[in-house]
Formats: sequence, C-alpha cells, structure tokens
Amino acid sequence: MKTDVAIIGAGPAGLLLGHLLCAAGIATTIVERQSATHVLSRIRAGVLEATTTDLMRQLGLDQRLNAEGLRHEGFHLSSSLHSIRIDIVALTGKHVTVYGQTEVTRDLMDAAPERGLEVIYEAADVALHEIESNAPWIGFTKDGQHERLDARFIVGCDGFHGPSRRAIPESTIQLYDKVYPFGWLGLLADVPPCDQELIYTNHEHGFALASMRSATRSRYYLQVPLDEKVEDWPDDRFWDELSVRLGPEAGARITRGPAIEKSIAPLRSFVSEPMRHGSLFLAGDSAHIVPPTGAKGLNLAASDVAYLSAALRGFFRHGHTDGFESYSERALARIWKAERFSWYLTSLMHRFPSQSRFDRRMQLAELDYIANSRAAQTSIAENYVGLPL
Ligand code: RFL
Ligand code: PHB
Repeated sequence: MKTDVAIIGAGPAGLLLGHLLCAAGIATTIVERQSATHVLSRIRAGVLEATTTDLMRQLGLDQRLNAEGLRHEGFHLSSSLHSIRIDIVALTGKHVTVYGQTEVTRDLMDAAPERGLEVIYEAADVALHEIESNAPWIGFTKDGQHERLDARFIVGCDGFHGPSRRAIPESTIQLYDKVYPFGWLGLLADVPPCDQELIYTNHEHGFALASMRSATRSRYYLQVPLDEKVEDWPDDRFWDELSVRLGPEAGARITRGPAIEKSIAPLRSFVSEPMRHGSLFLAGDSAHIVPPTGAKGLNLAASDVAYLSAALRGFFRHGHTDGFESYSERALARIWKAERFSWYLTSLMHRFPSQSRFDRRMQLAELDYIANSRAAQTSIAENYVGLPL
C-alpha cells in the first residue's frame, strides 16, 4: 500500500488531519489500533474553542455541531468564600461550544468513506520504519496478515501511549513531565445539568466540576486520590459527595440518576519537543498532555493539525518546506501557553495532599484577586476561549 501521508491513530487529531489533507487532495491513510466502536466509547472532552469548531466548519462537517452544540458565554469558579462568574463573551467577545469529543469523532468517522479518507481499524503491532528517510513506512498486522504502508510522511496522532513518540531517538528529544497527586473520577448520566454553565469548585474535600453534554445529559467530576478504585464509588456515594462539594445552592439543583459511564483519569502535564523528527511529525496527545482543568487537550490537538495541514498543503502543492520546518516551533509556542493555563487552573482549584496553610492562603488570595479584578478575569477568559492560532 502507498499513500502521501500515513497517520497513526483515529482520535480527533488523526481524523481531523486526515479530513483536512483529503480536502486538499493529498492521499491519506489512517491506521488505528482499536475498532471504531471502541474509539467512540471513550468519554473525554466536552468544551470546544472556536479554533476547533472553525475546523469542523471549514470541512463542512458542522451541521450536527450547529444543531446540538451548546453556546456557553461564561463559567464559574467557586469556593466556600467565592462564586465568580467569568463572563467570557463580555471579556473577550468570544464564546465556547459544549459538544462532546465523542460527537466530534463520530461526525469525522461518518464522513470518512464518502470523502475518500481511508481508515484501517483494528491494526495490530503498528511499527514505524525509516523515519529519517524521505520514504518512511508503517508495518502492521490486519486480520493476521502483515501489511506495509509506504508514505512520504508519517504523522503520529496515537496519543500518549502510542508508538510514534517512542520511535524518535531519545537523544534528540526533551521531555517535560509533571504528575499531579490526584485523579478525576468522572460520571456521565442522562439527567439535566445542575446549572446552565460549567462550575469549577475548590472545596475542602477536593475539586469538583459540573459539566454537561446537552440539556438532558450531565458530566460531573470529583478529585480523588490516585489509588482510588471506581468500584468504591457506587452512584449514591458519588452524588452525595458531589452535592457536598458543589455547595448548598448548586448542590440542591443536582438531579441524580444512574451512571452511564464512570472512570478515573490521572492528571498530568507533559511536553515532548521537538514535534518533528525527519519525516515523522507528532500531533495532539502523542506530543503533549494537559490536565483537563482548562479543557485544552482536544483543542490543542485541533490547533496542531491546523498548523500541520497548512504546512503539508504547502509542501504537496508548491514544494515549500518552510511550513513543515517551522511546524514544531509554531505549535509549541501555543502549547506551552496552554500548558501554563491548565497547570495554573489545576493548582488554583485542587486540594494538594502536601498543601501547607500558606499554600491554601495563596489559593484564597488568588481567588479573591480574580473576584475583584477585571484584568485577572480577562486573562482567564482569553485563555479559556483559546489563544489565537
Ligand atoms: P487520542 O484521543 O488519545 O487518540 C489517539 C488514538 O491513537 C490510537 N492508538 C493507536 N493506533 C494505532 N496503533 C497504536 N499502537 C496506537 N496507540 C494508540 C488510539 O486508540 C486512539 O484512537 O489522542 P488525540 O487524537 O491527540 O486527541 C487528544 C484528546 O483526546 C485529549 O487531549 C482530550 O480528550 C483531553 N481532554 C479534554 N480536552 C479538551 O480540549 N477539552 C476538555 O473538556 C477535555 N476534557 C480530556 C477531558 C481528557 C480526559 N481524559 C480521560 C484524559 C476530560 C478527560 C476526563
Ligand atoms: C467535560 O465536560 O468533560 C469537561 C469540561 C471542562 C473541562 C474538562 C472536562 O475543563
């Protein structure tokens, strides 16, 4: 098999990039380890920046997003002493859209066959070869057969655990890593959300987030210790704890219902740079991870592929190499700022096991400052809606 660009991974980064390249007439094949059903069963991001919705619009794949996406004009930061509404539209002129990552992925997957984007699911043992040459290739096993996919470029969109980043010689990359001493226990339920907007709260028991997927589907998260087990959190325990952490007002508006999904995700900040080695590019979670507190992960994957698709178009249409030579630097400039914002919001809103009385007063002073400063609120809002490309 032969193609121009071979993409590893059919998450949002791989599918978005595949569609953008296909639309530019660049032959593209995606190789994915899991089945399509499995990819769609992962419940992840919920908040889309304009960068991300613009790409769906550019592809003409925004019909369902327009019909079902919820326009959010603000969100709340709260603690026992504060209830701060960040009015993102008043502060930045921009809004965000609540539309699940699962739905973005479904829209991209459904449109792939009719647009000539080939996606090979359930490909095992994916391995990268000759990435330092101009003729790299991917080896994999499909239905027990060994396959070889030749390409001009390989793009690793295979998430944090995929093989692409590991194919780059260690001596040529720098890794930056921060692991937080807690995780998020998430619950999805078909009940109306407790508020029209998202609430991020810092309670003495730990962080909680009230989010949603629609007017009838809620998504909630609780900060839990890293060794916590989902089995120890029957639905009733989750709802009880959530109503304590959200406080009497929002807590009283919670509608309880059976969990459709419940899982624990660890929190981490991670960057691997540069994001190119020879004919291999990295995009999305394969190169960087943010803790979910700023809702930046999926949106960074989208901005990476916006830069990379423009660079590859320049190469295949006009033979320009400057775009792909500067890809890593351009993408990382935006990534590091999203890393900063996600780390900042995580540090502000969580209870750390090692937190001293002084650290706690710093959180309270910061929240007090935000509550009373338009400048501080503007800084948070402009990061939340997404920095310019
Ligand atoms: P993905 O989605 O992990 O997709 C990678 C794909 O690569 C495949 N793969 C392989 N394929 C072939 N061979 C191999 N050996 C392979 N190994 C892996 C995988 O099966 C998979 O299909 O990475 P991508 O595309 O870079 O997308 C990144 C986003 O998924 C991620 O950043 C976000 O979900 C993060 N995130 C959020 N981001 C936001 O922008 N807004 C949010 O509100 C938000 N909330 C969240 C989140 C992530 C969470 N978790 C579970 C970590 C909330 C949570 C709880
Ligand atoms: C979500 O709805 O899953 C969600 C929303 C906002 C975040 C993280 C996750 O910051």
